[in-house]
Amino acid sequence: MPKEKVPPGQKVVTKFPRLDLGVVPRFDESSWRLRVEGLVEHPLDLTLKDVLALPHVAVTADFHCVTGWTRLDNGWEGISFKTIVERSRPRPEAKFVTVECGDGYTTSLALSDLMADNVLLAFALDGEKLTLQHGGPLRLIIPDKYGYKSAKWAERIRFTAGKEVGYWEQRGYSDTADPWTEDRYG
Ligand SMILES: Nc1nc2c(c(=O)[nH]1)N[C@H]1C(S)=C(S)[C@@H](COP(=O)(O)O)O[C@H]1N2
Ligand SMILES: [Mo]
Repeated sequence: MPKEKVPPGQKVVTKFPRLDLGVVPRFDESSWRLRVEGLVEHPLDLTLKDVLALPHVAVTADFHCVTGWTRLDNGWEGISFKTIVERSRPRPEAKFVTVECGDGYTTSLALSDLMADNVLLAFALDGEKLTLQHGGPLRLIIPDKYGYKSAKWAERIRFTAGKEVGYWEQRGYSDTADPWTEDRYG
């Protein structure tokens, strides 16, 4: 039997709804940077060109928003999170990662969860450059968690020893966010 694709309590949509705080940050390629910092041996300060020069991966994955919609088989292209780890070399004390976004949103993940093969910083979806509305130029995609962990407009990736509780997690959503167990609320 193939693995069930739609988690309990979710409905499949075909369009990709947009869900955020209502602010799309301005994008100016000349000032945009991806910064990788905190408990790392080698902090990174990357232009978009630098990011695009890293090895690319393609990941086809389903996206589950905690409000109940699921979009199946999204074709993401981007940089594997493992590549960021290889290049920045987190120290042994680094156990968590906070992602800070251009709209002020944050989320935090266990480093061990980010090391899965299907976790990436995506710059393209279904063969097209990722739109600003969906988090372009670069967003995190972590398919095994509810969508609020897939931070749009990622600008800072900070490795930490302790967990820094993210925007929706501070407001009652689960920090573990597993769609398969309907782990919606913290
Ligand atoms: N920066 C940022 N990332 C964010 C959000 C947000 O408000 N700001 N919303 C999250 C939520 S709740 C969901 S479901 C997805 C939605 O992504 P989409 O707008 O591309 O569908 O983005 C997540 N990432
Ligand atoms: Mo969401």
